Amino acid sequence: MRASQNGPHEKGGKHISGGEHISTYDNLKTTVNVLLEKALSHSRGNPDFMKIQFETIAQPIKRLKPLSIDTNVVGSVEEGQTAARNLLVKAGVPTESIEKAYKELVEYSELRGAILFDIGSGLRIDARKEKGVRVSRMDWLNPNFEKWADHYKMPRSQRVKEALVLATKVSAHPATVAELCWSDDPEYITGYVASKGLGYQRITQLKEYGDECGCRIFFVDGLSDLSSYIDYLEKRPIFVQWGEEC
Ligand code: WAQ
Ligand code: MG
Repeated sequence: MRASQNGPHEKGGKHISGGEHISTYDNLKTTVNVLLEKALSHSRGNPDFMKIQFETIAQPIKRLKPLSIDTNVVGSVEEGQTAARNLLVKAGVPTESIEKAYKELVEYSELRGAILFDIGSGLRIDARKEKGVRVSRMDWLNPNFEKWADHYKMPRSQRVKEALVLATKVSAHPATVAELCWSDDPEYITGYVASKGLGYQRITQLKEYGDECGCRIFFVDGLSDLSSYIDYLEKRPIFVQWGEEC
């Protein structure tokens, strides 16, 4: 699903909301309704354009364990941004790449997908401009997610679920070094840095309340084939599953 205001995205409309799920055929009505609800009551505004698409998944669905989770409590945006940079460096992203990637963000503040940033060349490599790359075909069944949330004393929040599913899928690819993210929703200021080694590192403040500029950057290294990486992000079906049931 994607929804925008003042016309479709491709005609300059403002991005309001996007979402993706994996559903059985019998559950499609409920699933489409969840996506409708998500976009119709959104803090970025009311959409006047929405597109919901569904298609059969023919490939087998790969199961992944959720990344480990930690919360870094900070007292200000500055402290949060410093923590984010330190975590990115720890994950293996050179400082110069971090600076350059932040400059891309300023240029494309209205993204509905993610920026792919190559740490070798220090360049954005996806050529998708304000569209970015949208990771799709991933989900986590609610009963299993709720068990996970209760165990880690995390809120049973769909937002946390969606972010952890995405971060788990993205970091599972060998070319991904790290991810940096915060929401474009004005009321949500917690973001994260994720990587295979660090897990999902939440940071309680990465922007000011009211700010509608979000961020999603995938730092990659040693990518031999960009189109197969994008194909993995957009098309490879993934289920996150935790605990015994895995
Ligand atoms: N694929 C690629 N990029 C995406 C996707 C996707 N499926 N979904 C969102 N984005 C990009 C897009 O540019 C959005 O503007 C930006 O990310 C932010 O998306 O407490 O809510 O869904 O642990 O607003 C993280 C912390 C919350 C959660 C992130 O992001 C927690 C969030 P939002
Ligand atoms: Mg958003």
